[in-house]
Amino acid sequence: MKIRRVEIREIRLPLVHFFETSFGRTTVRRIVLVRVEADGLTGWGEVSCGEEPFYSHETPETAWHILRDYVVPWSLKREWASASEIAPVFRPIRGHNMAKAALENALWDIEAQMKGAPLFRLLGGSLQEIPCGVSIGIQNSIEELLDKIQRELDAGYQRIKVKIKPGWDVEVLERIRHKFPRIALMADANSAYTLADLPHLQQFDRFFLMMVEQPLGWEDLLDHAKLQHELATPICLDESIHSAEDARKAIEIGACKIINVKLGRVGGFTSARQVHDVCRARNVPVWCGGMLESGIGRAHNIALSTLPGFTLPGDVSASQRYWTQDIIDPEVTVSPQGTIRVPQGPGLGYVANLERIEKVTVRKEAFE
Ligand code: OSB
Ligand code: MG
Repeated sequence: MKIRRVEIREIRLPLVHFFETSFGRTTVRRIVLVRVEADGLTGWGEVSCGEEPFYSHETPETAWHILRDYVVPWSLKREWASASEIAPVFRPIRGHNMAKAALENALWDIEAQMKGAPLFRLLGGSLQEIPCGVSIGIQNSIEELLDKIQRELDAGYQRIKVKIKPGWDVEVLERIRHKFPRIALMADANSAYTLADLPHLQQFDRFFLMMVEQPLGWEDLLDHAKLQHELATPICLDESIHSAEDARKAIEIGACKIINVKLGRVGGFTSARQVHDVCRARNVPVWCGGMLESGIGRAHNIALSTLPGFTLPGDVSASQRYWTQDIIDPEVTVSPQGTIRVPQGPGLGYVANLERIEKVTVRKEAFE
């Protein structure tokens, strides 16, 4: 594949409902999209970073810089026999995995189209229908949260994840378990605690959570291992896993029993598959996380979720939970059984709606 042209653009998409985590509240998403043209085909990728450097160091501004000055010029330099060749070339750029992933994943989209195959097949996936969970942010009151949980369960979602932080945890989980004693429930702290909170975190054990996600530091492995030793609830790592090597080390020292794989955080499909393989070889279940993606990133997440190690429901849910109108056709929908049917068309299997994308674009730059 010879890349002829790359376009990067920023779009603004207001969320249907604000999304609040332990590090803050988001109401409007700023998303950098990458559009790659090669061999007469067009592929799309999405930078999944937050608006501010609170989940990770990446922001739309850092992604723009890394794409414009490194990732895009380097990708224009040579021919690629396969999308899997590009990740090693980006390796000298330290970090900035979400910026790299957007370009690499767009090339995977193109390669799949070139081969007339759905992307999930090219990746080696096999699931035809993926199990879905939802991630529900911190609400203004526990009553509102309980109502939201009821609505998502009624829609069919197979597991509920709630966001927690100090002051919005034990009482919230208590009330949820009182109303929904048997649902598949988990909690995500986004690094809001430290090991000094051990006695507090041990209280979570009485709620029979499927897992607690990233309770401690965003770059920590050691204290997670210490915590897991003292906790019956399985720990799932999100923020602290950036590569297959991170996954191997985390598993080896007992820092977690489950891993949340995010395409952006680990730097694209090549790395995500390696994380998957490391976990699968050690019988550690994985699931696909979300970053409030538009339809483009969501379509990539769906393809990733078809790999055999993705045995737990992911944070991959319907477009309408996020947007009044998504930027792909058709939108992502979820069945009453809480599954997404994997599209069988070539590439992403969804079509980017360019007209709609243009309407929400605030800046754009092209490179040949
Ligand atoms: O920690 O998984 C997270 C959203 C933004 C940043 C971090 C996280 C999340 C989510 C939302 O939990 C998942 C989604 O519905 O896309
Ligand atoms: Mg998380």
